[in-house]
Amino acid sequence: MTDHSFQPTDALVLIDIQNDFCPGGALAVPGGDEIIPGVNRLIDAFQSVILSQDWHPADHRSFAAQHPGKAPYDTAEMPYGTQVLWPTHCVQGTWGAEFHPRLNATKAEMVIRKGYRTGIDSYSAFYENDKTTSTGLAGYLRDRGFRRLFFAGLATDFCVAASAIDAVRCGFESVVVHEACRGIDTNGSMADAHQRLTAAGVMGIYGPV
Ligand code: VGL
Ligand code: ZN
Repeated sequence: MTDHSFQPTDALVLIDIQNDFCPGGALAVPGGDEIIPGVNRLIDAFQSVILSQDWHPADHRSFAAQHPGKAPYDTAEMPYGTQVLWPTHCVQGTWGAEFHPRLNATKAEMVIRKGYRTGIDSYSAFYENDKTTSTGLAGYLRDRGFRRLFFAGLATDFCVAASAIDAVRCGFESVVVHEACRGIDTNGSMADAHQRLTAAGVMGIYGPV
């Protein structure tokens, strides 16, 4: 980055900063709400802000409760591959699915919802977990002329990583602002995500925001 900082072709993409991913929520990410002051400073610094919102039907197949005998953080084989099973979270229309009340969401130009198909999860804001069903976000961002995307939010090792990696695949420059993210870290997922981010060519910013 030059000292001219952000350009009109830059966008801030904030992943899943929702009540259920913060302390008190159904799938609370440790320290999830700690990112909010820094995220709000990022929002002030960018011209364009895009939000993603995890948005599941109540009987979503990624929920452990839909798999008798299974518990959260177990895995299940789905038609598209191995899926981690989660506590029931971010159910459409519930408090848990709302953005955190201290997130400065007013300025957001676009809210992309994901995970709304019962049979398939969507970590990435670009592609569902089959890696082929598009959410439409890449087309939207290209149409808007954005070239460089900065990612922050929850959780680093699932939806942030998947989105930042898919951004590269879609032809964007992709940067993760790590201080403005927190991870779940189940079964080594944090170390795995860092490896995948590096291998994909995603840049990381590690300083305070
Ligand atoms: C997420 C697990 C399930 C995330 C969403 O936002 O990282 N993780 N659904
Ligand atoms: Zn989810």
